[in-house]
Amino acid sequence: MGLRFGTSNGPSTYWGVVTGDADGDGKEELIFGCWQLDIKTVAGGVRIWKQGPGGKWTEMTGTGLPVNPTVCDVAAADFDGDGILDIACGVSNNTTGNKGILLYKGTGKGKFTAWSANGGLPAAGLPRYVEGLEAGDFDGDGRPDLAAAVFGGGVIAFRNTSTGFHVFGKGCSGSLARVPRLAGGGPVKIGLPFTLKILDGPAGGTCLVGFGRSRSTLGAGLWLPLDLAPLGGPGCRLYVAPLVLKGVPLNPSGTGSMVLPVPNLPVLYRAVLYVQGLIPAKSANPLGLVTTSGGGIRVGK
Ligand SMILES: [Ca+2]
Ligand SMILES: [Ca+2]
Ligand SMILES: [Ca+2]
Repeated sequence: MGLRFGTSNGPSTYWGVVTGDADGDGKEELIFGCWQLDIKTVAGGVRIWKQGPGGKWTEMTGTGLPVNPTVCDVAAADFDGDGILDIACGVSNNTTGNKGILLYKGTGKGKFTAWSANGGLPAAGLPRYVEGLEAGDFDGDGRPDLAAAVFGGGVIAFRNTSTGFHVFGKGCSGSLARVPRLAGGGPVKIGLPFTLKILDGPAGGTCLVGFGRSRSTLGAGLWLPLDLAPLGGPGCRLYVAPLVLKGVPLNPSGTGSMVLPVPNLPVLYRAVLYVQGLIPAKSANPLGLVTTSGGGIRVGK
């Protein structure tokens, strides 16, 4: 691949490489941490390298990610479910001695900004280096959580408790030009109506919006997501076990919406509902159905 670090730009140490599409162009970049050996010669921080035409790798600059101090590991995932990759990094400040985890929100096209209140993660005060950082959905709610291995300090798991609407998985279009998708309008809060949108569907169609409580099992020994290829829908998956189906008409632009009232009941705080759009489309594939990605709605206050 022609990529090699640490030979022409000084005695550098790079740690914790992960991949992710940082700029949203559909191709994954290399994202890694850098040891701050000497701020005058080799700064630390999070580096992103991108492969361009002819396989040439270049560093993305002006990302908004920290350029120092030392970053021992990085994790990349869409933590807030807005469809844009976010980045967490374990930092060790050689000057102040502070060690912690910093969270950066992706704002699109390879730009990142420090997360409000650091997303509740400890920006400093950890006993030693965060030598391992990994994102994974440990509780199966569709939102990536975070685990940190701390040198001499054990492994700490942080649960992602962000509220609102997020998408997971992928929709399918069959032979149609566009993949239908779900979007949320505004926050999800107790006592406020929430608008669920269906976008990029077939013009004038009807979207059957399925709501359910599970994204892991259909029951009867069937696990989700369920691959619909054997039924004639290659690339299509069922992500939600629907308990209720509601038809939403799509306009000539293939857009539709429905308003979900969120009752004014405190007990609903952090309640989760899963949703997926199923759109009958005779000519799209032998199944005659295209699907959106899955969606998760977690109620905030
Ligand atoms: Ca990319
Ligand atoms: Ca995001
Ligand atoms: Ca989770």
